[in-house]
Amino acid sequence: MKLYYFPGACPLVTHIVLEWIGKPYDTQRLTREETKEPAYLALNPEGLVPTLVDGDFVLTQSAAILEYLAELNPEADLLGNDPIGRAETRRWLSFCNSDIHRTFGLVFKAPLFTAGDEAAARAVSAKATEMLRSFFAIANDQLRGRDWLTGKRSVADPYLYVLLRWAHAKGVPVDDFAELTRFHARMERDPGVQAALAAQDLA
Ligand SMILES: N[C@@H](CCC(=O)N[C@@H](CS)C(=O)NCC(=O)O)C(=O)O
Repeated sequence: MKLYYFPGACPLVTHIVLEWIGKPYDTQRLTREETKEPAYLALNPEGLVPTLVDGDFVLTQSAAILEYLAELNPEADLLGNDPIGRAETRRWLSFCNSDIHRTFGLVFKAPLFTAGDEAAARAVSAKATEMLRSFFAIANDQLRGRDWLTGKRSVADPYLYVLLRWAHAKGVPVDDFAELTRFHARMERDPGVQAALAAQDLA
């Protein structure tokens, strides 16, 4: 089992889940440039991370990878153990992977969408930041009275943690969200999170 990643990007979610599962795994660190080279494109035609290789099986897309790992390792109890539990995990995983992650793309890459118009790029980034705050407000509400998004630990939680790291890095204000602050601090104390951060030289 090998995870392809570059530090701090979304594969950090899978890296934390692999630590939580606690079985041996390998990682391959890449540069962004290496993700566009033919050898890697043969694994992941989008030239994005993560990619998970398990024997002959090559899997891309964070949500699919996270569910695959959770299903392979039911004893880790990271997906939910009945239809409603699994639906709740998928609901919050989609919220993180589709809604929040994609919107960060507009903050990270605003100039790509505005044909060199810097003022327009700032406007795109500002609108995306406003949208991100509304998403984070929903996650904050969800965590009121809960330690985990679904009420129990799942593959959605490290996703929210990584998105909060991005918010801090990109100046998306989240410090006024008390539940998110509490969640982030608790995740930072988690041994699996600490191990994944150390492995990616982010500790
Ligand atoms: N839908 C994909 C998105 C993957 C993705 O956006 N990966 C980013 C890092 S978080 C990436 O590889 N970016 C490199 C680039 O844009 O060149 C997934 O969920 O795995």
